[in-house]
Amino acid sequence: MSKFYVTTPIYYVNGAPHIGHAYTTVVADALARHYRQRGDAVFFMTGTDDHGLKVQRAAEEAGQSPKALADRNSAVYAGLFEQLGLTHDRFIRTTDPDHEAAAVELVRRMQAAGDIYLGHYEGWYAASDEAFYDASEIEDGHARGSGAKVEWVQESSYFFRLSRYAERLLAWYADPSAPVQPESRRNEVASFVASGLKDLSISRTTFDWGVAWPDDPEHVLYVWVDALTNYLTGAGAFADPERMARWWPADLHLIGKDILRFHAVYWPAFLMSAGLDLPRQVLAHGWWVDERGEKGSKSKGNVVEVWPLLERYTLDSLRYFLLREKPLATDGVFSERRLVERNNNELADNLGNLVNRVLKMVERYEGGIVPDGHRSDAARDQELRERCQATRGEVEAAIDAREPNVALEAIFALSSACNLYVNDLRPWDLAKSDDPLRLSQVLYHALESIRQILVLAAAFLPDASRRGMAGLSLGGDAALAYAGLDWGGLPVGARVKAPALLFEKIDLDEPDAEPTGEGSEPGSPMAHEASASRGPVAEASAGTTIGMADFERVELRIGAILAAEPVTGADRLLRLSVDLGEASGPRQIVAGIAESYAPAALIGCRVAVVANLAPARIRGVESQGMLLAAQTAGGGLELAQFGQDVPLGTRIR
Ligand code: ME8
Repeated sequence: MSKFYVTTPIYYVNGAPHIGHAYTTVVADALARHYRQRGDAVFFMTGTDDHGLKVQRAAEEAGQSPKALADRNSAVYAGLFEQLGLTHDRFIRTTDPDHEAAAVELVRRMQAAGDIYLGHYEGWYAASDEAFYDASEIEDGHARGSGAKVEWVQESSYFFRLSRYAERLLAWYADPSAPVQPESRRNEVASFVASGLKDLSISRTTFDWGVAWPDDPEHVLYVWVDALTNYLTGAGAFADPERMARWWPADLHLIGKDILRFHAVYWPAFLMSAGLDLPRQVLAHGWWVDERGEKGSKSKGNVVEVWPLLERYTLDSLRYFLLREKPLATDGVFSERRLVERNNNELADNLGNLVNRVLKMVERYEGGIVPDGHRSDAARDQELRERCQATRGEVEAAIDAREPNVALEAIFALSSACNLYVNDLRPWDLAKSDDPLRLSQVLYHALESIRQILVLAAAFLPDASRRGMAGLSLGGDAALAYAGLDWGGLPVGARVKAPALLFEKIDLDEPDAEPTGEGSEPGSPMAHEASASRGPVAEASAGTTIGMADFERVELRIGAILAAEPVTGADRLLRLSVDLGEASGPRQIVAGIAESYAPAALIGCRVAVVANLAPARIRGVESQGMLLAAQTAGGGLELAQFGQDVPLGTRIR
C-alpha cells in the first residue's frame, strides 16, 4: 500500500473565501478520494494562514484583534469546506500550538546549519502578497506580476542564505521525477533561480502578529516561513518521528500559480537547509478568470463567491464544472452558463439518463432484481466489458498525471458508450421477444457498467455516485474500492431501485426578483434595479409621521463594501459583499447603483445598510439587505457614506 500526502495552500484570513480557494481544495479532495479508493493511505490537509501584516492590517481596519479576526474567518473557511463536503483529515491553522512549535524548530535547524544571520532589510514589500520584491520587479509602485501595491520597508531582519542553494535547486528541477509541474512553471522558476538568488529576509520587526523568533522576541517569523512549515506540522515534524517517517515527504503540494516561487524556491531551500526531504511534487494550477481574462481579486471587486453558487447548484454540479471545464495547469473562464450547460448536457442527459433508464428497465422487465447475465460471448458485450476495464486504466493514468478533466472525459465517454449499447440492443424489444437470456445479459451488462462508472466517478461526483450505488443496493466505502472493479462485482439477485433523478436540469433564465423571505417586498427601494429607477422613496410616504417605535424597527447599520461586481445581464445591478462585522461573515447585497458607481470605486466604502430587511432574490441573486442612497439632481444615485472611524456594525439611530 502506498501513501499519498496531499496539501492545499493555507488561506489568508483577511477576507472571505472565494471560488479560487474552493477550487484548489476541491481538486485536492477529488485526488484524495480517488487514491483512497485505490487503497492508498491518504492524508489530506488544508487550513488557514492566520498570521502576517496583511491579516494584522485587516484586523485594525475591522477594529478587532488579529486573533479575533483570524478565529472568525478561519471558522468561515472551515464552515465552507464542511458545506462543500470535503474530506480533509486535518484543518490546520498557523496559530495551532503544534504548528508554532514546528515553525520555531525549523528556524533553529536552519540556524544550526549556519544559514541565518542578522542584517538590515531595505527594499520593497507588498503586504497583499506578503512578498519582498526586487526593484526590477516594480512598476509604478506595484509588483509587475501580481499588481500588488508595494511599500518601502527598512528594518532589522534575520536573513536566510538562499543564495547558497541555487545549484541544488537547479539540480532538483532537473530531477527525472519532475517535481515541479507543469513544465512551463518549472522553467519559470528555473530561470528565476539561474538569474541569481539573493538572501531572503525572514523576520519582521515592524509588527507583531506572527510566531516569535526563537530567543529574539523583537522579531516575528516572516509569514511565509511560518506558513510553509504547516506542511511539516501536519506530518508531525519534530514532535512525532514515527508519524513523520510515515507521511513525509509530502506527495503533492497543490497550489495556484501565484505562489509558485514560495513553494518551488524558498520552501525546498528551507528543507535542504534543515536536512529534510523535499516534497515529491509541487503542482501549480492555473486561475479562474473573468471574461476579460482577469483573476478575481478582492481589490478589483470581481470575485466569484461560493455561497451564492451553492444556493443555485448542487455540490456535484459545481465540482463537475470545476474539475472538467479546464485542465489543471491552464486558466479558465468561470462561467455559470458553461456550468449549467455541462450540468444539463453531460450530467443530466448522459450519466443521469443512463442510470435512470436502465434501472427503470430492470424494475419493469426483471422485477427489480439483477438478472443472471454476466457471462456472454456476444461481441458487443465483450466490447463493453473491455471498455470498462480500459476506462479504469485511463482514469488512473489521468489522475496520476494530475488531469482530472481527462479522467472525467474518459468516464463520460464510457457512459456514452453504455447509452449507445442500450440504444442499439433495445431491451424493450428483447422484453417482447422470447429470449429472456439475452435480455438478462444486456441488462446485466448495462447495470454492471453503471456500477463501474459510479465507482470511477465517486471521487468527482460523490453524492450522485452514492445515490446511484444505493439504487444498486451497494453502499459504503468498500463498495467504492477499485479492487472491486473486476467485471461481475454486481451480485446477481441484488435488488435494484431507480433513485430519484441523479441530476436535475437547471433553467438558466430565472425570473427576476423572486422574494425568498416571508413578507419581503420585491419593490423594496435601492435593493434592486426596478426600484432604483422609480425615484426617491420619500415621495410615496410624504406627509405621514411615524412614532419612534416604528423607526426603531428598522435596523440601520454601518457596513464596509469588500467586493463589488456587475450582475450578468442586469446593467444597473451590482452584487456587493458587505461586512457588517457579523460572525456569520459578510453579506451579499444586490444594489441598483451600477450606473452611478464603478465597482472598484466602492471597495472599502462604509455605507448605511438596512440590516433586518427580509432577503429577496433579484435576477436570481439573493440580496441580504439594502443600501441607503438618494437620487442626485442629475438623476444618478449617491450612497449614504460614513468615515473609516465608524466601527462596522454600528447601529445608526
Ligand atoms: O497565498 N483561481 O493564501 P491566499 C484559482 N496564505 N485559484 C485561486 C484563485 C483563482 N482566481 N485565487 C486564489 C496565500 N486561488 C497564502 C498561502 S501556503 C503555505 C500559504 C487559490 O488566501 C490558489 O490555490 O491568497 C492560490 O494559490 C490560493 O488560493 C491563494 O490563497
